[in-house]
Amino acid sequence: MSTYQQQHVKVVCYLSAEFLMGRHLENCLINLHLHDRVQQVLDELGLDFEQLLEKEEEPGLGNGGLGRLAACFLDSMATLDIPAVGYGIRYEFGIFHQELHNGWQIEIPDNWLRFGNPWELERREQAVEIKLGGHTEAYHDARGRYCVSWIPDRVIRAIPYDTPVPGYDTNNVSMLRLWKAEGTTELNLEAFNSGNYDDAVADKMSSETISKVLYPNDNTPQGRELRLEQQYFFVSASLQDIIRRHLMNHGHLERLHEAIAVQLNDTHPSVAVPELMRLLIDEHHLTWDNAWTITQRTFAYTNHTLLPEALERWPVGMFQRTLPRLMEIIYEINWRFLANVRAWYPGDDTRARRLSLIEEGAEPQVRMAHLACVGSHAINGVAALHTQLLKQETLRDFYELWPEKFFNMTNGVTPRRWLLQSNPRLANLISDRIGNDWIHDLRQLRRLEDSVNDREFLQRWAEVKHQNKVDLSRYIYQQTRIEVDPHSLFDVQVKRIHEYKRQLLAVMHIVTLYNWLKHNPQLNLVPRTFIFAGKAAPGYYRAKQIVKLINAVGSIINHDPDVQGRLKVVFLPNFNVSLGQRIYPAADLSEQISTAGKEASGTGNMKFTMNGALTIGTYDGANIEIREEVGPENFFLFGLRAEDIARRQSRGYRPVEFWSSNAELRAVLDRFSSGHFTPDQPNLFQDLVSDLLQRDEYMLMADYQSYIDCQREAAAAYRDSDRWWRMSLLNTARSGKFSSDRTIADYSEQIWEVKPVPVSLSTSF
Ligand code: 26W
Repeated sequence: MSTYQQQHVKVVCYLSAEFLMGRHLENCLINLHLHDRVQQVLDELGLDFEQLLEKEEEPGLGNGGLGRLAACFLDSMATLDIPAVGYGIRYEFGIFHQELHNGWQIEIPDNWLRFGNPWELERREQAVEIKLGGHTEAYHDARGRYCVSWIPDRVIRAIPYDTPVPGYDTNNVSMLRLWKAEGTTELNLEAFNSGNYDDAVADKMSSETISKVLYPNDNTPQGRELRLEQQYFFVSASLQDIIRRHLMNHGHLERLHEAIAVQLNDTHPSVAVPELMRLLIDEHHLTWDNAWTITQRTFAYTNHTLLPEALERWPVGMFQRTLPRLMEIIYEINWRFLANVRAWYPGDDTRARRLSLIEEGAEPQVRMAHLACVGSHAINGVAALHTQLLKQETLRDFYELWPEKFFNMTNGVTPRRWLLQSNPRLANLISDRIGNDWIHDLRQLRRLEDSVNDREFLQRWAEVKHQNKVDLSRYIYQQTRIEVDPHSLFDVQVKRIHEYKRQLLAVMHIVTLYNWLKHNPQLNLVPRTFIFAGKAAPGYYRAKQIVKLINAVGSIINHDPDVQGRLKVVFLPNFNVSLGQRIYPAADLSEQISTAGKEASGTGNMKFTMNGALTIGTYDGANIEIREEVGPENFFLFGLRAEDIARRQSRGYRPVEFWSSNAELRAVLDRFSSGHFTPDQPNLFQDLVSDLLQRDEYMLMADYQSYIDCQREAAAAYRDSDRWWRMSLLNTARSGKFSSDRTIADYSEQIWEVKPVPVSLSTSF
């Protein structure tokens, strides 16, 4: 920090409601080059390093892709010497722990702070206050200026907790600053004095609920007031913190945007736009025009989803009640914005209505994505197709207004955690061959291509994968008592459970193979172990039903004598960062089978590729770019494309036609609806089947045959093991683009306009 303050450098502030950091200890040791020494010392003491690492509670302060991306970005910014602070919420309860009872998901609260958290530093002296509720009053100040003051009915204290995130091979760290909510005693005094103790305590308690728990939804918003309060709470605290630091250094706010870049990780922090306006105007007395210029130049917005139901909207009534001053500012922003729209498109009222920050209707809503677009100088998608679809569909009107604001920033993942740390065998083999520059310049992996015809090297490559599969098999047995064969093809789908991700399509393939074996037990099939893991949002019944289905199918197939152990289905409970670190290195085949046009990017897909798994996937998200990099001959592509899907849906899609014309597909659905997998509850999956036949929103029926055919090709490739290991090597060798270092370099250059600032130890102490 002192280096940054002395040099007046530009700092990136990454605002995110989620940071899915994973365990810290091993990652810190690796990034600080202390790993081997610590391991040696522990060995000498007769202590088990592995066991020690397992003791650490995983901070699961995120749901999935968006939260993990934020964590990879902190690692890359630290490693690239980009000055950065991640701002978020110190949830007392992170993402729930998942258990399986009789195949059903059960949620257990994640009390991760139970034994304390040694990685954080509380900074009480830097607490800030947050207003909520109440009303506003307008007045003219002594100089005759129009002013507004917000008289809240609650004031909450935000306490910062800092966790340093070390970079690899650098003295730099990123700072993760998470806010905890506390009641302010000041307001409670009145209640105490009038003897109203219960009310006073209730106030304090309700203040503290703001940072109590992470909402466990992924891609479906819960329009709860508490969620809006959480968003405002961490955004206001972060902006106040940013302004305080800036004033300390510069004394005024006129050129704030030259000193900081604020990235909005989806719309969850987009109340930052009116909040910065409020702080600049009401608290620091800038003019509207000045404040607006600074605001727009400060913010940039990343969109992470195309699902229409995932776009956040808040009822105007709720917004007004919770954040009355911000609602006024939003109306003012909207009024000025729409005046411009009408000037640019005279007479085009429907366009103005489409662009408005407020959606009209019985219950008017604030459109948070529109607020983020209007208040930012840059808007980006997270993979090439996603950005293209944003421009053509979701944000089309904004693209027509401001094409220069749009960027593509294809996601990436950190090779430190996802290769070096999680797959030490492969990392060592790679470094033996090409040295270790790849750790901070992942494109160096290309040099492995020289070894693609080296039989001895390929054999070592295959042996590493096999050992990783042996390790995972042992873990699977410990967790589930299922015995799997490490020689079988490990076919893996791990991610949140969601209809658009189509875990159900993978199950349909499994049941197809099962039916083949039942029909012909002598069939010569490539033995496969299907591994699933992922959490379902607690209120998402269909997703929970799919978890149950996977387990039910496993419970029958794993014990059927006709199968003779050639197919195994495993559902590993409680998918999180640590479990991911065990799974990716052991995967042969990566399932990336979302309906085309629905998965914004995917980042798990990149982790698999880096670790030498081949992908079976649709033409969706970053799959497209992975295929482009590794070469179409090293990627199993299937299914309809986004254009085909849109076309078919507009012409009226009739999934039942696929049922009529495809006997194998019929046989699969019969297995579900007949109760074959749940004899004691034979009707359990009937609604699921009728949905497939009548609606099939995600087009599983249309993609079924193409998927089955493609899986057949994947099996044939696996049988030809020389070919398979060459393909595997080429996947790793060509995965360099998917380092988050590349992503961060792109953001730094094109959006943030920040440069690396090397930190020397002598100046920081
Ligand atoms: C408000 C409810 C809600 C919660 C989370 C809506 C949307 C979200 C996230 C935006 C969902 C998410 O994590 N999206 C994922 O972001 C990843 C990182 O960019 C992408 O790789 C995934 O494709 C995308 O689903």
